[in-house]
Amino acid sequence: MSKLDNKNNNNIVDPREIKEWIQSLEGIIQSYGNNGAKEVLQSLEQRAKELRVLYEPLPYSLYRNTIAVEEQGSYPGNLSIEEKITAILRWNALVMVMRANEKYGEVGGHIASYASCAEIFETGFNHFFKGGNDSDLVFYQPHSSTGVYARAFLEGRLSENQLENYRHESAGGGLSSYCHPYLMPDFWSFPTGSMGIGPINSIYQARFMKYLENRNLYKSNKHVWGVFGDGEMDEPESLAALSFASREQLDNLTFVINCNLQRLDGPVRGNGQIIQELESVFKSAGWNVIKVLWGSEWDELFALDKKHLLLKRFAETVDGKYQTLGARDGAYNLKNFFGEDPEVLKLVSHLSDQQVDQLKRGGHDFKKLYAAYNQALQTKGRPSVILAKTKKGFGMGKAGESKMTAHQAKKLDLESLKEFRDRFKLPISDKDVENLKFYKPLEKSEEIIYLKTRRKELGGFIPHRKFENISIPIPELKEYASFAFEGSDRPVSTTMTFTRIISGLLRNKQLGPKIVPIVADEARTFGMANLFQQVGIYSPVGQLYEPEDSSTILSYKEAKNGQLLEEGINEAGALSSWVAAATSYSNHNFPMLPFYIFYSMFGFQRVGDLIWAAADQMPRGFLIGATAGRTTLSGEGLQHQDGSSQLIASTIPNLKSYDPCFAYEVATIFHHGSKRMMEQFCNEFYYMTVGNEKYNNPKAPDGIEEKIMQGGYVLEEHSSDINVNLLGSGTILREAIEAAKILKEEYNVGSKVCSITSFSELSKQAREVERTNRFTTTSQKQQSNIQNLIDNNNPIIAVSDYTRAYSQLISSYVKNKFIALGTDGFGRSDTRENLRKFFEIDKFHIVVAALDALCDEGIIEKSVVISAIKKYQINCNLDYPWNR
Ligand SMILES: Cc1ncc(C[n+]2csc(CCOP(=O)(O)OP(=O)(O)O)c2C)c(N)n1
Repeated sequence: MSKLDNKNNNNIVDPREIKEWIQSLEGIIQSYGNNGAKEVLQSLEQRAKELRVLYEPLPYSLYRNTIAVEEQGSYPGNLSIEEKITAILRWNALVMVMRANEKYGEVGGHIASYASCAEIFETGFNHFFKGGNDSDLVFYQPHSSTGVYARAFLEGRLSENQLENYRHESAGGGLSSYCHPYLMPDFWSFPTGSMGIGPINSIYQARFMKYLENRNLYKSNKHVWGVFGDGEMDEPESLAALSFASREQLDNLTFVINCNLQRLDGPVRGNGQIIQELESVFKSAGWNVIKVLWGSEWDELFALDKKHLLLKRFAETVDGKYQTLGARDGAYNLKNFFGEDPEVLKLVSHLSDQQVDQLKRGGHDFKKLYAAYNQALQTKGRPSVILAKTKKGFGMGKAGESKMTAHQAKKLDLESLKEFRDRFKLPISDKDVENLKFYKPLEKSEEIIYLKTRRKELGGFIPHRKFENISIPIPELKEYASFAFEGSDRPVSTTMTFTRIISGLLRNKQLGPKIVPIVADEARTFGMANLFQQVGIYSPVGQLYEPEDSSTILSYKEAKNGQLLEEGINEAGALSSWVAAATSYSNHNFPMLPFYIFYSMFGFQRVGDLIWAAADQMPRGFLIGATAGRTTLSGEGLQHQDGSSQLIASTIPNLKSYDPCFAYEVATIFHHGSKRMMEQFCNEFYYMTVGNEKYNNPKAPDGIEEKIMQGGYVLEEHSSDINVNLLGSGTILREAIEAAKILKEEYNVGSKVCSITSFSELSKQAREVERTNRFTTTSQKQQSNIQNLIDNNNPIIAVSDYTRAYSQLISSYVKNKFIALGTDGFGRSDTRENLRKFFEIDKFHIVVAALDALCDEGIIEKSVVISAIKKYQINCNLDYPWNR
């Protein structure tokens, strides 16, 4: 047994021995500097771990600035001017909220958030955030948008009138509450208003830039910055992709987290320390963490604190207490923080109450922030996060500084406004304070000159959403998809048609490289495994192993220039990837055509808010909901069977959604959608559901493309004396076709069978026609597409693989009796046939519904309906499908 194995020695180490160790360390620092000492300690640590003496140390560091004052470097800016500018921005941001609420009533707005992150923003604006053609991509904390508007006002980019109309948009020309590209398309690029979306989107944005670079398509010096709240870090999406970011080596990404320790209701971690918690989370995920906790005023105290007693006090203080300390004055802090340890109190005995009050947090100190931003930019091979400790409502004094209710504060009383003015030394008269006047220094003032010069040196103003429309030519339809129009006796699914189209187009020299295929671990499910070899799976490090299936022709291939984005079981990430690619036209002036194919149930329902935020960015690309419909994905059961995505999709204004049945419909939607987005630059994106049910496809009717895009066309007509309209979408159209045959052959009821490629497109157009007719002064009325499609007096039976509400989207625009059949209720595992029977959307139920509709209209006898029910063995005693 070696001596080292002897673990029974309980003797306490002689303090002199410990002292010798410390002296040796100090000796090493003297001889070799900090880096030399670090090397020695790392070796010691390694050895201690091998001997199991030392377990993994805590993944967070002491409660102090990561960058020591000696390592901070000099500050390149003009502090006094920057402080003046920041004071003006603070004032105008505050006034903007107060004026809006006084003028228009309760339109809301926030004062305390920007007050806490003004220095964080200004450090970026004056020194780091690049503008111009190689503009950085900045995700702004949304409820601090007022500060960004206030800056644009000083820059001369927004007028006083626009500031007046903050949160007053419907008449046009106002400023939106948060960062909305849709509402301010020349200004904002990234909607961050729904917490958590900004963090995950920014990570995938940075990754997409690496992807473009590694594929040798587009290289830039852009950096992605994300300024987020510490409360926002509670969102699962905020933290979801952290390890992904370091795995992908995203050194083009920096998060700055505004740690004001508060969220809306109260402290983020009243009983803990959010900064330490975040440090451990980010560190464990492989990020470079830079803490900026204490302002320069503290440096002198730290130098005096030889025994690190202050650090001990910091470590013992929970955030709830930090908040109270932040809300109170110097005297209170002396008693309740420093005074709790007489030795610590001695450290500040030379300071007055007022000086103690002025000990700032690091996130309000330009020098500390600058050093942190700078270090983040220098860090290679991994992303960085700056944890900046700030005060919520900084400068709002009794009206809001660190107050529990700070987030909701929308106004300051006159006395507080004057205090605010005095505290930030603003040259504003009492009268102007009373009148809440915006303040803008003269164009030739040092503030405006400085601010503009800084932006000029950094390339130009930001935020500024600017791009040219660059066309990606889409080949002629017959060049790549004529097979889909010819019809075939070989059963194929709509998914197969889609993948065949894509595989072909990926070979197209011009369009091929522009396509970004995205999957979330379902390529094999959708028959796309061939893409692994054909275009390769993107990985920043290529493939460091020989794949198990290397001897097969379709073997798994990762490559640095791989084209397919394989995001793993990660719909939120895949959607974020998609939006980065779909907005490449606007963010990089470099259009790409992405499609993200996913289990349709795990799309709108799972990541609906990310899609909503995508819509705000006016993306151009395809979302493909595969294995779609509640009965088409037979065996998978309740959690997998989607009966609602088409309905949710219909609520997104700039999304066109389609539920095709036949191969030529799939090809048409893909082709015309691509042309509209890539050649005609329409601000719309597409959702198409495809299924894995195989069936024969008919030849396309001539000249049908326009009608397919409008949402529906007449597929078959069987006329008789008595007639109905049968409308079907997706695979359920085929049940309608069968029902039409039965109706004609067995009941001599004729029908018009319409293939409805999109109930939502038909309804949108119909509501436009309805409104036009309402507002028109003549008696001439327009007809909608749906009215033109159907026979006007005959009942309509509309059926889809989605809930009834989907086909009912059109019901109020037609006068006919309207029967909707759909898949309301929970899905379950069974065969397609049984499921369609269960949900009462199969051909027999369509027949019975049609007969009953005719009976209601007084055209046929009820006995006919009753005998049909018997004939098709429909069990009328069962409970409704949605109750079962
Ligand atoms: C998904 C989502 N949930 C809730 C809100 C409402 N909300 C807006 S700001 C906010 C608190 C934000 O706290 P924090 O991130 O700490 O930012 P701070 O204002 O304190 O800087 C909340 C709950 C939202 N915008 N998005």
